[in-house]
Amino acid sequence: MHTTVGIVGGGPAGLLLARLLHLAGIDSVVLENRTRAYVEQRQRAGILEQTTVETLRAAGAGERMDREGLVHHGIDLRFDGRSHRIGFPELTGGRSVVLYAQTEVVKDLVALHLAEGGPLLFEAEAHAVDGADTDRPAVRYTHQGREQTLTCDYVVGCDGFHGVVRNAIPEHLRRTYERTYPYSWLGVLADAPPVHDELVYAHSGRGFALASMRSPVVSRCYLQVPDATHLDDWPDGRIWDELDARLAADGSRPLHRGPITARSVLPMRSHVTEPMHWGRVFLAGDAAHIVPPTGAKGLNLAVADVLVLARALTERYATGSAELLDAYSATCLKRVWRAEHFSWFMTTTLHSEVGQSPFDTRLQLSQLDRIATSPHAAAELAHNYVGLPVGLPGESPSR
Ligand code: RFL
Ligand code: PHB
Repeated sequence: MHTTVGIVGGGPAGLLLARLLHLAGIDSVVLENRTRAYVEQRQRAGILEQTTVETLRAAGAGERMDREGLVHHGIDLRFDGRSHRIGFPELTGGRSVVLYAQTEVVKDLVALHLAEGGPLLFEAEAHAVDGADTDRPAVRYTHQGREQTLTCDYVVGCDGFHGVVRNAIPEHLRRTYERTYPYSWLGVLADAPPVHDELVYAHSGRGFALASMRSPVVSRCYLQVPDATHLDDWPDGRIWDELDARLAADGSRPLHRGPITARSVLPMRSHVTEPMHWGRVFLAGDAAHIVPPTGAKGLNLAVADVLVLARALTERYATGSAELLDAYSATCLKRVWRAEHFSWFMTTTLHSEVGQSPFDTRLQLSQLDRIATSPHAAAELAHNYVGLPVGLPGESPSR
């Protein structure tokens, strides 16, 4: 089989790229190694930046998001027994975020693509990319038990952190930057109304907690836990008690409790692979960079990469110019490193390490107090949270 753009990975990055290319009249084939049901159920992100929302609308995938997504104009920061709201529009010139689960984004994109896009093959596992530095790169993959080859003009690795496309960049040219954190998140989904109408991020002596939601009747909550935590050690009652203890602040109320319908333990990691482009191979989304989820950036970074890449491929086929394609890695990495910094900052400011010194705790509380009391510090957080400029030609650089 031959296609113009071979896309490995049918997560948000791969599906959105295929959709944007389809709208630009560029053919693609998406290879996804899991089943459709699996990719549509995988619990992950919840917060969409405004640029992500606008991109999904422009892609024709905004209808259900606009109906069911919840617009959030701020977040609540809790620390030292106090609660402080950071309002976004007033600090960012009118910007906000939308809570709409990644599972739903993926369902919308899969349905659109199957209805009117090119081939999207589930249970198609890519093994390697050959000829990345030639003008006819090829993806070797297995589908329905048969080894096959997809030849392409370009190959894009949207295959997440454990993907294989990254290996097409020669090892001596690939640089990786990584940081792991000495704690994980226990994430739960519960049939219970959210405790608050906006997200609550809590610093406490017992560790970090986050109260998010999926709808007015479904809560999504997270607790900082030690690495290698066993789910068996966390029966429902213990989870709710711990969330209540960590989220407590003056005037706050206990969470609404309900059946917990899903739970998992997630490691925390920061990772960047550079460059994001070599020869005719490009990396987008988690295939190139991972952030700890505290800043809600991962999905939004994936969407921003894809926006830049779709624009560059469109220009390449419309005018023959590869100028934007050649600039892809540098354009994306500028924003990626800002998001890496913000995610690291949110993580290390809100979590407690085992054996953390009282000095380090005082530094965290001092920084949180600064955010709560200084419009400048609050604005810096708000601008990062609602999303920095993508880096498209003609976009205003000063947000
Ligand atoms: P994905 O979603 O991992 O998709 C990669 C796809 O590639 C497939 N694949 C292959 N297919 C074929 N052949 C191979 N060899 C393959 N290897 C892999 C995989 O099956 C998969 O379908 O990457 P993508 O598209 O780059 O999307 C990235 C986002 O999923 C991720 O960054 C976010 O979920 C991160 N994240 C959050 N991001 C936000 O922007 N806001 C949030 O609120 C937010 N919350 C979160 C999060 C991630 C979390 N976890 C689970 C780490 C909350 C959590 C708990
Ligand atoms: C979520 O709703 O899953 C969520 C929201 C904000 C985060 C992380 C996860 O920072």
